[in-house]
Amino acid sequence: MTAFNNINQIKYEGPTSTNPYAFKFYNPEEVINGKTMKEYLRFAVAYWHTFTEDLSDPFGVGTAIRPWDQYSGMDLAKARVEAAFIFFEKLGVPYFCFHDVDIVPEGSSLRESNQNLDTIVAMIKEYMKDSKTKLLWNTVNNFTHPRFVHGAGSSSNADVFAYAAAKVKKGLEVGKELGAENYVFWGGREGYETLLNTDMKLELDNLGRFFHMAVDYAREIGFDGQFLIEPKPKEPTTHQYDFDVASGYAFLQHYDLQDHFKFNIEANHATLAGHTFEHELRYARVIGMLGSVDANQGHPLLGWDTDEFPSDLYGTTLAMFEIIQNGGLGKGGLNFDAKVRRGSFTPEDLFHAHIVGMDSFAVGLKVANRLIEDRVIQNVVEERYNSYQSGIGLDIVSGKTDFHKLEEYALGLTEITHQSGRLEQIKATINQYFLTTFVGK
Ligand code: XLS
Ligand code: CA
Ligand code: CA
Repeated sequence: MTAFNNINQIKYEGPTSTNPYAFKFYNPEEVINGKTMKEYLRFAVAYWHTFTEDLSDPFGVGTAIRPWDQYSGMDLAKARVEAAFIFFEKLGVPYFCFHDVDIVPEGSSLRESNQNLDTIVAMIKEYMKDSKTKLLWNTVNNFTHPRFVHGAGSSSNADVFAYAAAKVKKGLEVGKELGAENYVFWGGREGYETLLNTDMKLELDNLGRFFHMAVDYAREIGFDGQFLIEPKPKEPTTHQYDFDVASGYAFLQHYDLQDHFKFNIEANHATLAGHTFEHELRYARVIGMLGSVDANQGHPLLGWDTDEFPSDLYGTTLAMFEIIQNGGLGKGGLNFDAKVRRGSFTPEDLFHAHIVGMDSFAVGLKVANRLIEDRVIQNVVEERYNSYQSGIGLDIVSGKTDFHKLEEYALGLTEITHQSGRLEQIKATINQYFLTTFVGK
């Protein structure tokens, strides 16, 4: 099969290039803060959106035109693998991610599905030998098939709990076989629609058991990828158990799982939860649980998971501000869990989409790095909290006070003075950094 043969290797040509098939800001070998952009950003292509997605929506059938359209069944699965590795090579992307059902059709039994997986995983392994692209993470889809109508690890049906466990078992084996650096758990239908028919305690306890068994099995087979939980507040269920980082962390602690997991944070899930992307990244960072990122964006006017490719430079900059201060993402990366719009149906659009995503994060990396180097935000924050550097503030943070001493101090206060939060000034400075980073200082 000849896929994408009208497209050459995508290269960095710089900010003034007019070539739509070139990076304007993502320069893989450019060193930022001691690391190359490629090492910092660890981009991944999401197999489901780029190779499996047909761009259908609840109101219309798929519109995507793809080089593998003439195939079906296992031939389709094979054609997709072939095309995927051509795509990775042309884009120069270091990682990819997939669900089991993205790479193979489900068989008529679990056994047959596993056989399909064995065939395609062996093929992917062969392709990976000659490719620079590695597996950032894999996962299993325990939400699309009707058997998961009431959930998977939180299903009301014990047979489904077993089935879901068997799929994750296979997923871990696949991850080990392909050298996955992480394994993701997104609880697609691990939540509920109504409490009127739900045993919440049993469901949560079962999820806790499910994760412990996954941890045990990974240890048993020597799979050393990082386990990641991906929070999402709703969609498809009304109430998801892993609503956001804070509730996910409460769950992990309650079931004594916190040492085995980190979080995979998706921008669009953060906004669905009523948070900003940077809020979720910051929360995970400060509790030492920032593992990986699903790099996309929602639409400000739509209340669902639109999974757009990231293009908002302010957003990518504030995200990179967190990631740099986290010391990077370790084993994690920036996975484009993003799909082209339904109107962008040509194979070329897949390249344009990844180019805008990669360039947007490259801009974010450069601007955020300058903001950090010049201590723009840190100075503001330090000054704002300087009352904790001495006197009563220092006593509070060093644990030398109690309510008696604080009351005595408060009774002696005649006036409380504040300093301005300076938000408008900060935003003006950030804008200045955007322009001076690229237009010249
Ligand atoms: C869906 C999720 C999903 C996970 C992997 O909203 O983002 O794609 O990333 O199962
Ligand atoms: Ca995701
Ligand atoms: Ca999503």
